[in-house]
Amino acid sequence: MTLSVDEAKPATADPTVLDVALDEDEAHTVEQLARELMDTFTSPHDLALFTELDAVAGAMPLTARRLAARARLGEQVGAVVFRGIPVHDGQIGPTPENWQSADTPASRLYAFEALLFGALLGDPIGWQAQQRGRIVTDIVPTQGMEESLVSSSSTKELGWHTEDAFSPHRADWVGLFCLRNPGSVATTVAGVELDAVPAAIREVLSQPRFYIRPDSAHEVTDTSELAPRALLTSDDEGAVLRADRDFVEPIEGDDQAVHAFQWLVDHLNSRLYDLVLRPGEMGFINNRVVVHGRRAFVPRFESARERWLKRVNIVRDVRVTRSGRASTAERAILAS
Ligand SMILES: O=C(O)CCC(=O)C(=O)O
Ligand SMILES: [Fe+2]
Repeated sequence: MTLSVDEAKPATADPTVLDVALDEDEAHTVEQLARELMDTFTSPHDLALFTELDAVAGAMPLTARRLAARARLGEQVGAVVFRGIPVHDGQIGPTPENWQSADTPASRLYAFEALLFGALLGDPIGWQAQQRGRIVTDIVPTQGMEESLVSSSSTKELGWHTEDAFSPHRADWVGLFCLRNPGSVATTVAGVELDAVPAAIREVLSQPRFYIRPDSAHEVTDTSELAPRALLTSDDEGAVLRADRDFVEPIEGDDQAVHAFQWLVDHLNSRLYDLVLRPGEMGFINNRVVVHGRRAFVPRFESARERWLKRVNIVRDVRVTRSGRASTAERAILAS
């Protein structure tokens, strides 16, 4: 039987989520550090910021650094969540109608906080073809986009994906800082249970027999140079998943690849786990180990208090992405 994502059972398999709640003093420390950075740099996309960000992150509370260290160096986790970060709802204004208008001065504090947490796991990157190369991007439901395949959708479930699966420079961690989430709409997460993968399927998934197109959040039109990729490989640390429910196409005429992809889709659908991020919670999804998406919801645009997340992509070491960037100082990855 093939389950569609909408029919998939929620929370069937916990993909190992580690979390920590900051106490008031710790939360205050984070806010102070973010305000100091903001006083100096004003914009979270300022290229001069990143060396200082790395240095200042050393003063983040030990509980936060300890959790990040476990995720970075030890256990193979699906996600980490930092809780207890105050969001001053009365001060951030209405939820913006679209990402274009979401980089507001009143919400910048949280962009800087997102960067500080991200710096505990690695270095932030952006994408030239996504939200104008911004380093901290915004996720808000947008009128007219309800049924689209991008994060501004709402009434349609956002299918599970590896973030920027098409690119060798994709993030190691996708950070989502929740400012508002009135309906407690879940982010979805799923990982592969390696022991459950039949050997023949695993063999096919590990071979370059699948095209991974850039998702529609990227304004990339020329995909003529795309090469086929593997979807499930492994490295020293375990399984590495690189997949996208809506943007993977097996090579034409390759029936084994079609079958293997369908197996993977069914497997991940059945393992989809609901991770609800509430205001003041920042989750980092392990983009090598799990795929993620978002449940469908009915937006109430007129409330002006709709769901709003700040997102930051983190790579373990920005230097590894050098060939994807225009210069060493640039943080945005070029088209592909
Ligand atoms: O809205 C969410 O919870 C996740 C959205 C997402 O997958 C993304 O923006 O990459
Ligand atoms: Fe995503």
